[in-house]
Amino acid sequence: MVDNNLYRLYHGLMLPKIAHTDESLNYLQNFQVKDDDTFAVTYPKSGTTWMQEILPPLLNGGDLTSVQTIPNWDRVPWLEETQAPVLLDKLPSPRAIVSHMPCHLMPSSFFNSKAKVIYVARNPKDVLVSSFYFHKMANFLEDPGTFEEFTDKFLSGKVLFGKWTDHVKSWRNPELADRILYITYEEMLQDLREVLGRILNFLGRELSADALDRVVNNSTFKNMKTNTMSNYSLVPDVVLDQKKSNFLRKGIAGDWKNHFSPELNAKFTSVIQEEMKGSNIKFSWDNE
Ligand code: PPS
Repeated sequence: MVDNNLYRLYHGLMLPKIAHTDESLNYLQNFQVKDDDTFAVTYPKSGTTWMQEILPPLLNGGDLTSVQTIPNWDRVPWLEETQAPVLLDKLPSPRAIVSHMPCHLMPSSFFNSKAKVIYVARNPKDVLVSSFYFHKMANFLEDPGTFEEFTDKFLSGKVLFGKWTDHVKSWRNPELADRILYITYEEMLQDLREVLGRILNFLGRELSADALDRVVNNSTFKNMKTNTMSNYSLVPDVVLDQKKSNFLRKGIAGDWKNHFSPELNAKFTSVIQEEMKGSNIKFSWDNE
């Protein structure tokens, strides 16, 4: 049962009412994408905030001013959230925009544009753990229940933005061809500089080695944790209670191993494998 006080259904997807209104979803559908827009698309808890830190300096020649002075949600706004109509029309181009939308729910102008997309995927087991703690601290979401209960909701898609597998598969749309770059949260953790090089190349941009070093250094977990423009400390406790769990919580790969029993792991792996069958999508964590 979906809690109608907290969530709304949009094309079958559960969205938090606090962040999405009729007006914002209408705005999303009619949004005019520009050819030089860059979208960072993620399933929730897969590296959105990290991309909001990284994209502005990559697009503006390495200037970190916006990252140090503008909250992440205003700096790289969400396409589908309440503030989108206020923020996006006045955002100077080239615009960086984040979205949790599956591909088929993007505005029609997106498909007729040359806008580029960076799709960030994360091991769904770690996505689940991150989301579990997020539900404990976000007062606009239902209590996740036990970890096992929350896992069942996750696997059946009764969570924000639906099933992880549907999201990942939707973005393997061959129509997008070279307009989309696929990266993973785990690759960013392993070698951020290398991934940023790939993103620059994809966007047709360059940065000096020094500037790139500064972007890498600015977007480490440790530095983002102390950046009030990126660590969500500007959001009042009644909305996000960081005494319960930090938004920038652990920032690691493999925390799932501290949460999954062998039985839960077997069940989770088999459901995900079954749903990814025939998709030809391979991830580094597939055999973990
Ligand atoms: S949201 O709510 O969808 O916008 O959340 P999102 O930003 O996508 O995901 C939050 C998780 O990303 C981690 N994060 C980072 N990890 C490593 N390095 C950096 N710089 C970084 N920035 C954000 C954040 O800590 C959340 O993961 P967990 O596992 O909960 O720590």
